[in-house]
Amino acid sequence: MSEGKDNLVPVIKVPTDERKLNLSKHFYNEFGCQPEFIVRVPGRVNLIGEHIDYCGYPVLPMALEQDILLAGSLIKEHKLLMRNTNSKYENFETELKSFNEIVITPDANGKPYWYNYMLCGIKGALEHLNNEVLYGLNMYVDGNIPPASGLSSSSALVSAACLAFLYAQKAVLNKIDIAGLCARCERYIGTQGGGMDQAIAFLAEKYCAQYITWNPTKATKVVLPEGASFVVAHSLAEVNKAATNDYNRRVAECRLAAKLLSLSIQTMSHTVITLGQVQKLLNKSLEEMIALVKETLPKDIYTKEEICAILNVSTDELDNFYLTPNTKQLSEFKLKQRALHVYEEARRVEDFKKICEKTNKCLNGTNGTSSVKEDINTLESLGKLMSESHESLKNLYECSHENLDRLVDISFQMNVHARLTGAGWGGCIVALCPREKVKEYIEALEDEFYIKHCNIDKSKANSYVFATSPNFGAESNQSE
Ligand code: ADP
Ligand code: NG1
Ligand code: MG
Repeated sequence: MSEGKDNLVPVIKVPTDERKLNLSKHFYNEFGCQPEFIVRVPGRVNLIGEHIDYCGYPVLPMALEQDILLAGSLIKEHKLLMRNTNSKYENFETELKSFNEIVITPDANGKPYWYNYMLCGIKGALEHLNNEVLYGLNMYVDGNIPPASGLSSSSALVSAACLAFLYAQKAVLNKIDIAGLCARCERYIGTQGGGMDQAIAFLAEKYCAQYITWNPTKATKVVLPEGASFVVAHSLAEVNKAATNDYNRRVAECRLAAKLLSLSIQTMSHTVITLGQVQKLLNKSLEEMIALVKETLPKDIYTKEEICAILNVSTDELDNFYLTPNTKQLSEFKLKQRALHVYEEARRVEDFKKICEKTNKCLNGTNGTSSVKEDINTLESLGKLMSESHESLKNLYECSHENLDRLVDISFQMNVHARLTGAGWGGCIVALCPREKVKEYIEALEDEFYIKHCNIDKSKANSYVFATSPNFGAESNQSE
């Protein structure tokens, strides 16, 4: 493979900041040597385009400042030693086995152990390397992405482990390939994710969001309007996405909706098809797809038997080809609602990107000056798309949470548009706030939500909400 240097995850010899120094200290105390390298993978906030990556549609995330740092050193024994600066994540050690001997098993409640995410990254890397291994690894992790909160802490952890392991085995991959590999790795945890989190983790650039398209994966910079600030606020509800079947249920419903919509097209009988592929095959616009869903999938609920009858397949075939181990037991599916969300959300992503590009063009054409009125209109148009996205996620996709809805409502009372970000069922909102209003908005959220509604102490309220701007993607920092 010919690699442009820009396409590789950069290895930068930089002196370390305080967090890295602290991590190195932990590392030294535990392993008796300095780390040989540190990898850094950021979390992300998705501005718009929720639950559509696995349907083949573009999304619009940006990387956060918060990240996972993983310090590592190579060892001759084929072993993996994993440590975490947060004592709630227990030590873990295992022999470095071959790819298919790494079995990823959750705890008795079905919740993954933290190190399972690391094992996912290493399992996928081993598969990629055909089990050709040079070294084992000592690894120490330090993370500050709020976990289980829709900011993609899981993918940062999986990707950091995969990147560290590849680095230890002297394997070189470009950013697009490693993002794809890490997306496949994370599926070993049990969720059928679409690839957004890993793509932005590697392809992010400072100062701009990215419009990410699939097959092949490509990131196009989107410059956000000057006057816009994006604020992230936690709903105080954490949810581990691999511990329930909510996520995979939505993936399965989209697959089944796509299969039913594709009945008029000649497809191989058991090929899994996405809602995006159906649109392409039918050569229709998103508006036409929305009309087709209403016409073809009129019912609110489809039973498994009904779907089998329409597709002319047995229950076993449906289970094996379209469902996942944790969705096989489901007996009812919502197809119309999920497909409508996907096509409408895909349209919102296009509109959002167009508005940003138009604003940018205007700015370039007028030497960077835009009228205040123009700015307010732009922010209002973008904000409206975000509000519509939240409504759709709440009502059609049913992945919101009462605390998320409350945060969105409080924002709206302040004329700030907000939406849940990430998979949902808890986690965070992202709000588009005019820059000059950020302080006032954050204070209002602290008072109305954290202090009054959740009884959080005033001194702690501000730790759950922060303004953010687009950050860099993953890096490997080699120790001097
Ligand atoms: P998210 O929306 O943050 O990606 P997930 O449910 O997908 O949420 O993954 C959250 C899980 O990732 C946590 O329950 C934990 O096991 C793991 N995790 C996140 N951050 C860390 C960390 N700093 N150290 C160890 N494990 C972490
Ligand atoms: P989080 O919020 O990290 O659980 C998940 C998926 C994404 C995407 C979003 C919803 C993974 C690793 N991530 O994100 O691919 O589908 O939900 O837009 O599965
Ligand atoms: Mg996750």
